[in-house]
Amino acid sequence: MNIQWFPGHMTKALRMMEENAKLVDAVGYVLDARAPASCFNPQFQSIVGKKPCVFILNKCDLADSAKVERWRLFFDRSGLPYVKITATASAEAKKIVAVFDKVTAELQAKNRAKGVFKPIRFMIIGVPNCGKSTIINCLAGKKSVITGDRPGVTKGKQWVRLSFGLELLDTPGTLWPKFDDENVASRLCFIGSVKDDVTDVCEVASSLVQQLSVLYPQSIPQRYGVDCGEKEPAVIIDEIARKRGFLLRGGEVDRERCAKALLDDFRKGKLGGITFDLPSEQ
Ligand SMILES: Nc1nc2c(ncn2[C@@H]2O[C@H](COP(=O)(O)OP(=O)(O)O)[C@@H](O)[C@H]2O)c(=O)[nH]1
Ligand SMILES: [Mg+2]
Repeated sequence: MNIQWFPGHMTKALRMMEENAKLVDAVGYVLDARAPASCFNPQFQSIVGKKPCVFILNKCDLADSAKVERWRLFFDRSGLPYVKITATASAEAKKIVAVFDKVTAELQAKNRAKGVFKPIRFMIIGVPNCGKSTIINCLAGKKSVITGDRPGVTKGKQWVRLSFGLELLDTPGTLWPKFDDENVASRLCFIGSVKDDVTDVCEVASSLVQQLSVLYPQSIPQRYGVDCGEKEPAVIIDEIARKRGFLLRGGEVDRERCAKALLDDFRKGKLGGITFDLPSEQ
């Protein structure tokens, strides 16, 4: 997978996260439930240190519930705090707040014992498009007060106060995983974390078709009525294009249009609930 990304942007995002991490007590690490391992960068540990961390498995509505269940078992067995949600659905905030509250209970008790009321501060991190802003909005809801810049805190940062003694840092952090793993790179493209304009959309769609035909062999035949068999991804894409009437003026297939449609269908959940990563791969 050829991704034209910019190391400078990554370094900048990393520095910003390091700076923000100093201002918070705890972290919410958002992972897309369709590719949780691909979204994860173990480097985060050295940035957040021993601060409590909650893994937020988001976009469960688009994921494979049986595999999400495998992730639940993994988190439970590893003793890692986590919550699985669909940030765009209503009433998910309660679930997040409950686990945020739980992982910081000790800290809250310490503060109380000292007689100080200090909100517990969380930072929301994760790859682009995993739903960080949606989660912040969902948590903020109507009860929130956007406190704006605070004197003494780095300028430009916004704190969103939740009505539970919790505060969110409204500058979500981006930490890119390693792109050298082919699966990680392709899956980040599928889920729209890497923008389509820095990749070759036909290449991404081919990789999607290839991985789907192994992991979810029924997804393409069911949606498009095209039998995959042992065919090359490009052949499958061309067949889908013909079925859909994605043709160029001379009658040739419009592979790019078909590639875009395929990715769009996947991202909207039209190919069914799909999860590429299993916990054992990590
Ligand atoms: N289907 C679905 N879409 C979601 C969910 N959470 C976020 N989104 C969508 O994913 C896209 C990216 O979300 P955003 O919060 O901007 O991601 P960010 O880049 O991490 O801040 C938006 O179109 C959201 O509406 C979810 O749980 N399910
Ligand atoms: Mg955002």
